[in-house]
Amino acid sequence: MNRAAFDDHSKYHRYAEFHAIASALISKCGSQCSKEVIGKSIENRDIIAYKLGSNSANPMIFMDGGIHAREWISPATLLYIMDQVISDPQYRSLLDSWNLVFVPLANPDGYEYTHTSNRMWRKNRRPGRACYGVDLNRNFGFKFGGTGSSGSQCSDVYRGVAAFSEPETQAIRNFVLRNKSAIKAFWSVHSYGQYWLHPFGYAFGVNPNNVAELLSAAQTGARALQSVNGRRYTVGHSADLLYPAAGGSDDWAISIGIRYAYTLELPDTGRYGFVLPPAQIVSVGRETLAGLAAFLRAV
Ligand code: ING
Ligand code: ZN
Repeated sequence: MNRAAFDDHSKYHRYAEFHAIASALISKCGSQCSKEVIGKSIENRDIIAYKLGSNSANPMIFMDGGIHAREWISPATLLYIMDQVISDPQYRSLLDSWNLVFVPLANPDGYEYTHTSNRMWRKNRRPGRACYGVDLNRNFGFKFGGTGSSGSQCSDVYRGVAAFSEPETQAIRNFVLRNKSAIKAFWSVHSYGQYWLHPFGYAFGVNPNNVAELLSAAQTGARALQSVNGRRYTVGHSADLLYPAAGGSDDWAISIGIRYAYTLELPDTGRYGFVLPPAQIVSVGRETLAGLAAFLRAV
């Protein structure tokens, strides 16, 4: 299948079309790229990891997108970045020194539900006695059950019955643990707010040992990002800047020894919020890719 890059990034695609485009990119990339089904969602959809770069001696960056169903700009931005890295020689050279792993639709059931039923859905689609859905970004296994998560099924930040109770978080955990020694950086890509956040998110004022290098790499990335379109990002500690939230993926990634773990909150700052017009996908994609490239050069 041959598709025009223009059409690929001018709209938000449904699950099937999204993966058709991503798979076509992997084919276009050739032997340097591959894809892997890393798990199945509650409703039995594939959770797919796309790997760009094939030199196993290189460090890996892992990026998840779409953990929260309504944050459509997150998967769209990752798809744009995959396209540019594969198609633009200037960015393709990143693969000489890195392996980039994308799980752009980490919550496929929730994503489809936002297209068919409720645009503002956040959680996965775990059926419950009273309500559906676990907040996957409260379901990871570090400080599970703490502040900013809820034990009530009907809450939008419902943590689930146990750490890693959900197949979607299990898929990420299993992939990351399997590749742990190679993974140098971990990004969880969300929206909105324009923040580049570092752990720990579970409490105010608690920092990893390497907070100085976390901050400096994020500032380097954010400066490059901002230079593209002039959109400002705020860099800092996620609980202190936003709110405390236990059970997030970046806290877990740091806790198992991944050196550079972040949550990115993509645009905008609230005008459109989660419902960012698709006409902005390319500009958000371009700036985020510039931020990624500068970040990778810095770490
Ligand atoms: N924001 C993140 C959330 O899961 C976050 C922000 C992550 C705060 C981790 C603290 C720790 O609530 C969005 N947009 O989902
Ligand atoms: Zn989110």
